[in-house]
Amino acid sequence: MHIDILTLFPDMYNGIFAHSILKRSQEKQLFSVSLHNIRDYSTDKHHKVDDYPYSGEPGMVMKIEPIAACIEKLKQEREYDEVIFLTPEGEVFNQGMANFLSMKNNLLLLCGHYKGIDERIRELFITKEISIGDYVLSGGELAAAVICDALVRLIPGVLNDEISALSDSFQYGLLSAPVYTRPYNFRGHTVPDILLSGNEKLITEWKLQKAIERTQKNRPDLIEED
Ligand code: 6GU
Repeated sequence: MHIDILTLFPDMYNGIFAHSILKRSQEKQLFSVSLHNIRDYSTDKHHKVDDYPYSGEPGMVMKIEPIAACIEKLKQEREYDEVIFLTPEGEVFNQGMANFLSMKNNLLLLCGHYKGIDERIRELFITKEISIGDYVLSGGELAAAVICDALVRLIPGVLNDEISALSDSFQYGLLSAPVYTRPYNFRGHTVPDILLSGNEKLITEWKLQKAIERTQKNRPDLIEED
């Protein structure tokens, strides 16, 4: 999978793609990412990327020309499965969308800033709008990073133990069961003995029970929806 990220702040990604799974996926050549600074595509003398809204309200709007120039150049090099705009007005991201998008080859992620982007960018180029939750961020950059992380770990071969993506929270509509490691006793808090019993059937039942209890407590909406 290849992801192109269009942003006014490419330096925000310093570090994010250089660690852990996002780094390993690139080393294994299962994932690659390119950052594109929208400002580089402004033909304006002052590299202007925003302007006042026609409607006169406060706040600036990202201009159409630099974004169009960047997207059009990239489209000559690749065929995109989706051209995604990150916005709090988008469809809320979840594990189902992550599964769907993780099977794509080429994605373009456009990060907005200021009051928004000129609406004609949406009409001309955007195939999907995604939000990462019901709160407002200053820009789409962190949302794009969240989406990259969620997608890349689902690409076959990225995780060493592929079973572990299957037992993630949400993968079966339930949160994960608790896990423990040594020591057996920490300040009197011991590991549930069933996990030491060696009885796989009882352990599986216990994990399901704990997953249901945790989901009922923290996310009852996940159970009621089904
Ligand atoms: Cl994708 N962008 C911004 N600016 N704020 C958000 C968001 C995206 N998702 C949730 N809040």
